[in-house]
Amino acid sequence: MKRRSFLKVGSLAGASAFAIPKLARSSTGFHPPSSPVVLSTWDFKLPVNQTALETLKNGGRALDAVENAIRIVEEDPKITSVGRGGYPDRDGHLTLDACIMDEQGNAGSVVFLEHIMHPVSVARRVMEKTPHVVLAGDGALEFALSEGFKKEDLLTDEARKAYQNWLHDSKYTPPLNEKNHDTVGLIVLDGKGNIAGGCSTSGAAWKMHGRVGDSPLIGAGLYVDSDVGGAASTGLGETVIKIDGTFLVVELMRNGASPQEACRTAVERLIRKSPQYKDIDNFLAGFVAVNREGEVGAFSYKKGLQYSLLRDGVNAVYDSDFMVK
Ligand code: SD4
Repeated sequence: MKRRSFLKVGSLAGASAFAIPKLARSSTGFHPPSSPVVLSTWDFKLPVNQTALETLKNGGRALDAVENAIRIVEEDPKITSVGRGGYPDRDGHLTLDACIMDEQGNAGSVVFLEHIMHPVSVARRVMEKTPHVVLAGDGALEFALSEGFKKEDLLTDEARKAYQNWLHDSKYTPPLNEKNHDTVGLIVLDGKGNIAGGCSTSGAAWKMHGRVGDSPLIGAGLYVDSDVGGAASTGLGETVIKIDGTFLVVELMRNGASPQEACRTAVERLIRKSPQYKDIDNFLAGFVAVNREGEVGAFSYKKGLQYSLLRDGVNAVYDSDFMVK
C-alpha cells in the first residue's frame, strides 16, 4: 500500500486551533455512527487509519482492523519507538510492549518481549489462545515462537548508532517529549456498535532493562468498552500507570463526560499525582478517546500531542489541546 499524505487541519488559518472536529447532532441526539471511526495517536505518515478502514471494508472485525493497522507501524524501520527500528534500553536490548482488546472486552498483552516484529499479534494470540491476559519476557518469546512467529534482530543500524551515541554520556532522562515518542494507540468503531483497540511501543528509549511502561497494561495505556468508548495514552508511562489513565477516561465517559472533558480531567489528575514532572521541559503525557457515538477527544499536559482521525471519509491529523499554555 502506498504512503498517502494526510490532511493537516489542527492549525489551519481560520479554524480555531485545537478544535475538536464536531459531529452533527440530529434532532434526536447522537447515535452510534453507521460508518467506521478510526482514532490513533500521532501522525506516523503511514496509512495506519486507512488500513483499519480497508480491513473493515473487506469484512474484517474491529479487532482485525486494529491489529492490521498497528502492524504497519511495527514493521516500519524508520519509526524509532515501535517494533522494528525502535530504540533499545540502556543495555542495548530492544524490548517491546503491546496490548489489544476486542469488542467484548477480552484482552491480551505482552510485555518486555524481544525479537518479535509484531508484538500486537502476539498479544492477540495471548488473548485468544491462552487462559491468560499478560505474558512477559522469555515466556512471551517462547509462546510467540510456538505460535510460528519468527525470531529476528530488530535493531536497525540507525538505532544501533543512536545507542552508541547515547552511551557516550549514558544520561538517563526518562521523560518523553514530542521528539522521543510515538507509541501507537488505536481505537476502531466498526459502524455496527463494536469497539476494539490496541497499543504497541518500544517504550522509553534508554530505559532500565526490564522496565515496562503503560502501553501494554490494560486500563493504563489502553482501555476499550463497547458500551462506552475507548481511550489510549501516550507519553511518560509511569505517570499514566499511577492513575490507570485510560480506564479513568472511559469511566468518566461512562458517567457522562464527553471524550474531550474526560481526557482533560485525566491529564489534570495525572499531573496532580506526579507533580515532580510539572516543570520538566521534556515531559509529555496525554490521552485520545472516542465514545460509542463517534465523538472524539484528545488532551495532553504540554503542547505537542497529535492524533489521526478517520471519520465520515476524512482522514486527518489534528493537534490536541493541552494544559500548560
Ligand atoms: C511508555 N507510553 O513506554 C510509552 C511511551 C510512549 O509516546 O508513549 N511514547 O511509557
